[in-house]
Amino acid sequence: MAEEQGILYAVEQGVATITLNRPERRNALTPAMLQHLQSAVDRAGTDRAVRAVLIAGAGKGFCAGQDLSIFDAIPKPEEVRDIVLTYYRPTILALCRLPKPVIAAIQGVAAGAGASLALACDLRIMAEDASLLMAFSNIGLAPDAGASWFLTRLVGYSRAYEIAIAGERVSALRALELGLANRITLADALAADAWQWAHRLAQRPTVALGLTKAAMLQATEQSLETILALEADLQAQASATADHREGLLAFTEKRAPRFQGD
Ligand code: LHQ
Repeated sequence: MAEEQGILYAVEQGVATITLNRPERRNALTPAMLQHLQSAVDRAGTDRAVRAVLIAGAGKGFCAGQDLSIFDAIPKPEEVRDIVLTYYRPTILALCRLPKPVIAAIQGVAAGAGASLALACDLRIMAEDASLLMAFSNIGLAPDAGASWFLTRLVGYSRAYEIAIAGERVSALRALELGLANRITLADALAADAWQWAHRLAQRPTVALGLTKAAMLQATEQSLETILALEADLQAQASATADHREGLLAFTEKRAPRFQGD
């Protein structure tokens, strides 16, 4: 397992696990961590052996958002803008552009930009005692790192606004009801369940899963006409894969497909 400035990276059986590893600070994010997180996401994207990605937090929490202790006292507005644009923006975009499914495994709290990070993942599994906290408004800030984009798309404007301005924890159960979490599980089972889920996805037809992500992320942005054309292009790409051929063969031979990821 490789460690770079608070980020662990390991690949096992097609699953890349990226762990935020500053447990003593609830995995609060520093610029260096964000750079290494982005590198890890890019590495998972280019490594053909990786077919699903899991993002987890070490210790008692998923991520407490921006490390507030790096600022002297009150950060300068231009410093805040620079951090958001230089470190958060490329990391969030890298996650969305990664053509493989990304699961966030959430224990404890995902707060502030840590909640943004969790929401930028394609799928979320939460421990039953975990929560999401749009902590921004509690310190007089507005959402960043994509939180306003993801939250409004997942739950609609009015609920998103309610959650953002209340600054209260959204429990795992409520997150599941709202569609912010895909699954919840027992705290002790989180790591194993999240990994098993990622491992199952890593055995699926990877190219098709990546194309599905690209289509669905754009579907909320574009007209039906545009998406119908995009789907035709993506389908042409999917149909050229060995996994498509294997899927067709398995169907005619009445057996389970053995997808190789290309
Ligand atoms: C922390 C942090 C933290 C440093 C816990 N920083 N040390 C903002 C500004 C600029 C640019 C970019 O974008 C942003 C966006 C944002 O992310 S704003 C939101 C920032 N995050 C927060 O406001 C959350 C602050 N943290 C908390 O509310 C709690 O710590 C949570 C709910 C996350 C966890 O609570 P507990 O499990 O009770 O842990 P704790 O509070 O005891 O924290 C453990 C240690 O971690 C503690 O240090 P200590 O020396 O006392 O043991 C905390 O000070 C430290 N820590 N979050 N963001």
